[in-house]
Amino acid sequence: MASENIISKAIVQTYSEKLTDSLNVDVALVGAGPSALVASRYLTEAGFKTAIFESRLAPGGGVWGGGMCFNELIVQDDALDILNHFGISHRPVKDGEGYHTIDSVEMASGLIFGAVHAGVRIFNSVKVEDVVFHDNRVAGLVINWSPVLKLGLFVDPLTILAGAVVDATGHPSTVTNLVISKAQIKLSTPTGGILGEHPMWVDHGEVSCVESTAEYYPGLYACGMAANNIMGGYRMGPIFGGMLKSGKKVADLIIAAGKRK
Ligand code: 48H
Repeated sequence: MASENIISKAIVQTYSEKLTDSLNVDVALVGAGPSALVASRYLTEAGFKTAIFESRLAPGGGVWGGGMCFNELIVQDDALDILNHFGISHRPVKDGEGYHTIDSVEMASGLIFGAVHAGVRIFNSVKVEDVVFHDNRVAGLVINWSPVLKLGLFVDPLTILAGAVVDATGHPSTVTNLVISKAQIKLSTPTGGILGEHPMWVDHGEVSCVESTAEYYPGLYACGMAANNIMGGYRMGPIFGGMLKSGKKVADLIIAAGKRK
């Protein structure tokens, strides 16, 4: 067989096997930002079949850019065990009251590698455009190629079934928004809707982001900035301990609930 055929056949076959095996997963996460990357690794290590669907070509979400493209991030003492689990290096800030700097490129690449190496499937350039809704629960995702949607092509999607769906889409909490509008459901929030992100208050936002990490409707969890947006938390800028801890928390919640497909 010509090399051209061997290469193309190997890629098409391997990708097809990977996607076919991911049509039914225990946990489907939307967005490959820091919270989802952490969550997915802990879930996979606990034996849950886990896949992430990311609309961009590069996973990593808002990590790469550090603060205003200065490619350094801050993490606090109480999230160092998560960084250490991924083998990501950190340096204490001198007189920095428990803050540490991390090279954002090492953080993004380390989280991505750690997740994939543990067995998480990441499908990049795949956008979640809807959810599967069965018997008053979120039961999966509706996916399509990002370029197809960007070009506005009229192409029907495919579906992923899941025991639990995690909205890890960051600030807009896209999945939760679309479930509210299309399934006309009420969330387990004080208003039944999305409360909306508040302005910057670092210490408050770091705590509320983790506290807000929860199951908001049967089958639908949220973590990271999506959870913060749902519960009206303050934003916190380029400090990422809350994102890491939120990812760990959503994994712990799903593991404790035994959500499997
Ligand atoms: C597939 C999608 C879709 C879709 C969006 O924003 P993220 O980095 O997510 P978090 O919450 O883990 O981390 C937030 C952090 O990066 C941040 O923004 C902080 C700390 N901000 C503080 C502040 O004050 O500003 O990543 C979300 C990912 C992105 O990669 C999107 O491309 C992806 O979700 N995504 N993927 N289908 N419909 N919508």
